[in-house]
Amino acid sequence: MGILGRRAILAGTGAFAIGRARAAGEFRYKFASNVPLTHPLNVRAQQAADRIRTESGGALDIQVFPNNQLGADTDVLSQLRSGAVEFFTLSGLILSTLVPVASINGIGFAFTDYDAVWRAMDGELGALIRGEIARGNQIVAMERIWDNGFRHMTTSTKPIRGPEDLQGFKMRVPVSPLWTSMFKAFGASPISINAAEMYSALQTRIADGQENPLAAIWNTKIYEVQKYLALSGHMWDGYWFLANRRAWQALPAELRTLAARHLDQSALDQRADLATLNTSLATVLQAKGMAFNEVDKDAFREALRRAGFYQEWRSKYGEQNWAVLERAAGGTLP
Ligand code: X2X
Repeated sequence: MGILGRRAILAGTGAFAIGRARAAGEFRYKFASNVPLTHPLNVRAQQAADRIRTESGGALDIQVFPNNQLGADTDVLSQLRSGAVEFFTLSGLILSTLVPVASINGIGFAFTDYDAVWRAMDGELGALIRGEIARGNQIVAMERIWDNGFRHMTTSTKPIRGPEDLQGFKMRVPVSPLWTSMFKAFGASPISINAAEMYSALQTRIADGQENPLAAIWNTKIYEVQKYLALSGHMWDGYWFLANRRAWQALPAELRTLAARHLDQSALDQRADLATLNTSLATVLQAKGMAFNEVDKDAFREALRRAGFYQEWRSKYGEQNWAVLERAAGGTLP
């Protein structure tokens, strides 16, 4: 019996119709990420992969490669574009080396809380970025962005309370023009290093500090090589769930729909996981020996303003995109 006949008979038998009409393992796709298997990003990606495999009768089999196993972020981005890797979660700020507007949500102090973040990223701002990602870059982004978090600064040598403590300070930042620009504007000496080499860079004192959300600081064991944590919340950063366009379009429509549904559901579940971790991890990290302090956020924002940071990026993104950010953030930026 031909495929059409079999599929016609199976029509109406529900989810399993997809799988039975197709050979198990017809599509074996790789998913790469830069955090350990324990991070909710991978826990929820694995859960989506399991659901997709089961409900497709094994037709779409997504294998999870955590912890930079397939390479550092900037390498895996190339692999994603060429199709050597089919799925990849990447910070919009790093993706901005390819899609400039993708860093816009990382503008310093643009968002005050998660309500504003999700309203923006599930709304007009997220749609703007996804549209640009899809425009001629061999990649597409799923609808829901996954949480990385509000980023806080950690250091090994001294606490950071205001911009004066950052002058000339060797800060590891991810590979992205926005990060470099922002930490220069604070007065620091930023060093671009992929997440894959972050731990060893801090251990060997190539850098004396770094900045990451609590969940990443916990999962990558940064607390082992850093002492102080300044609750700066200086920007919000998220992971776009990206697919190689050719691989994505090679999936039959019903498999694509199934995959998108479970990946987007896992994004929402992962956001909820991090919301819980955000409240519990402060205690956990302090028990590991980290000393927490609050910062003067206004002083940091003022340092960015004085350095011309907002002006510079406003002109880089253009007035129209900047207006979308301002609307999304619910106010005017400096
Ligand atoms: O590289 C980092 O610092 C990380 C893990 O937060 C990102 O993916 C941007």
